[in-house]
Amino acid sequence: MALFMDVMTPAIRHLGDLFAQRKKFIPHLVAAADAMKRGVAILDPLLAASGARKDKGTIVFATVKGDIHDIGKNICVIMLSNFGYNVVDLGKNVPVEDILAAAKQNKAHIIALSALMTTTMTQMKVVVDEVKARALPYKVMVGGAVVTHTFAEEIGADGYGRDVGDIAQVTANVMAMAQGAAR
Ligand code: B12
Repeated sequence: MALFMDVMTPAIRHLGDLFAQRKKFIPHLVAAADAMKRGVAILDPLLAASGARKDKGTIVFATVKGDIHDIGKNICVIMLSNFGYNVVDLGKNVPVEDILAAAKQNKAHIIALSALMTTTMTQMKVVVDEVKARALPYKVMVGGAVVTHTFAEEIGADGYGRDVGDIAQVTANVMAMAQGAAR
């Protein structure tokens, strides 16, 4: 995991900065994303072998509508599965209605959302608002490069995680809230 956090993640973020400065271009991002995917595929069995996978509750996890960035989501899914949660990975570019339908079908405790763009993080508020308006029994936690603690609070999310380094603690807190609430 140190390799992922200390080498791979800073490297791809640096590339993102170069992309923003127009020093690197889409093909570079695509190649880097491919390298990240291969790295994550190597890490998955190692993480699976390192701990018992037991059922601590169900999480449906999605990258929000309009957003196809899924590297961070994928690593979070692997980590949470390894920590013993039943994680249903809905993929990327997932509309609100599909997220809510999957949460219902899987009797989820938590809806976890990832967004990497300022234009798509607004979808998180749409999900939170729908959960509240329909009085649904799910807690919502959010994360992704553009998402901040302040934004998470503003939209009324139940939890925010900066990266895989704090996801275990954040999820444990939100799951305790979800399992403590009347269902
Ligand atoms: C790789 C990449 C791509 C790849 C994505 C491949 C893939 N399968 O994911 C490709 C090439 C497809 C791509 C496309 C685009 N990209 Co892009 N991309 C990136 C890049 C370089 C890295 C993202 C990444 O994988 N980071 C590494 C992972 C591990 O980090 P992470 O996602 O943040 O996840 C961690 C945490 O945030 C957290 N986390 C994540 N989700 C969640 C959820 C929860 C619940 C919790 C608790 C925690 C959590 O844990 C994760 C692990 O530690 C970023 C730059 C950056 N600084 O992020 C730009 C970036 C996100 N892209 C950007 C843009 C603009 C685009 C495009 C619009 C470009 C274009 N003109 O077409 C398209 C968008 C397409 C779309 N509709 O989504 C911008 C967004 C700007 C903005 N502020 O809105 C960025 C910031 C680049 C830049 N500096 O301009 N991109």
